[in-house]
Amino acid sequence: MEWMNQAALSAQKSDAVFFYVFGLSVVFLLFITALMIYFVVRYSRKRHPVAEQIEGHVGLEIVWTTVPLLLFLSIFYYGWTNYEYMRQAPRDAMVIQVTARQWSWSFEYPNGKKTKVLFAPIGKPMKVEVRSADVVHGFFIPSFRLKIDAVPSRTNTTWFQATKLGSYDIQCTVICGVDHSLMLSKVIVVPEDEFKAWYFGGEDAPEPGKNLRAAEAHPGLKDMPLGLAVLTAKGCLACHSVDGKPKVGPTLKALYGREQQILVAGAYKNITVDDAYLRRSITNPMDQVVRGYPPAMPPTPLSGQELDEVVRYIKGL
Ligand code: HEC
Ligand SMILES: [Cu+2]
Repeated sequence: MEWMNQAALSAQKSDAVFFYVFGLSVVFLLFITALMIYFVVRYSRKRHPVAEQIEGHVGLEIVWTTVPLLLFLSIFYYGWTNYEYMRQAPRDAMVIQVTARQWSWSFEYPNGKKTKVLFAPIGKPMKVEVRSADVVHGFFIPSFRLKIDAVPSRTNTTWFQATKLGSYDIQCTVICGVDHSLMLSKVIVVPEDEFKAWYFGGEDAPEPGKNLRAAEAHPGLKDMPLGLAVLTAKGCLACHSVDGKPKVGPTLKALYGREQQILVAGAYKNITVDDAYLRRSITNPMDQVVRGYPPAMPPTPLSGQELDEVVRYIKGL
């Protein structure tokens, strides 16, 4: 379910326990309420004017003792096995040192790289060793349902395996001083090769998840298709619509495959819009200007991946 945003195995596990307990509670709420209403009606003074002496009923007592007992034990068992699961990181997990301090998070990888946001490859187990440099903090990734305290002079560990690409909030759950509410970071889940390129790359290796983070600068972009997020973050939508309305530049709707007249090197030429044309008109806007429009498009640097996403998105419009 989208609204639940389960982005890691731990989220699925934790939600399963939650809905098990919640489901049981709902069933018993309905059962007990219905029984109560039935008794109120059935044994009202009108229908049952004289109170009756009743003796115990051994069978009933056994049932209402053992059934709840078994149910409670099942809750305990289910919760316990999930807790064990969260405590035991797989042996091949990469170990990240997480340090909490007033008021920020920092992350250190096994090779010594340090970051302010946590990078994680999708589908790989990552163990976190959480420490605090000052007071008690709480390391919390809501979309992973992952939460563990950061306590001075001790190390608490847990682990996760992300199942969805994207950028997710990290929060502090313990009131730790005036800027507690600003003690925020992100975990950025990227494809494994993107993570490796950064991890094994030199000092200046580009950080993974660039376009995701460009999208972060504009709230609400996270749920958009990547291509649209890039168009928004790079300001393309100031001049182009995606719904057919003309702006300074032609609309991008139904552009792919359209016949078009363009001005190339001083002469008009008829072309059909294809991948190569789209790429060239984005990377070198002045090379080919659409008839009837001013040569007003500024060159905007896009990464190869961003360009791919934009082209794919425009094709789908
Ligand atoms: C300042 C306004 C402006 C911005 C910002 C801008 N464009 Fe344009 N764009 C234009 C204009 C005007 C044209 C038509 C003239 C031309 O082809 O150069 C155009 C043409 C295009 C075309 C070719 C359209 C066709 O009908 O063949 C594409 C594709 C395109 N832009 C994509 C982008 C993308 C992607 C971005 C963001 C990275 C962007 N534009 C940013 C103004 C803009
Ligand atoms: Cu804190």
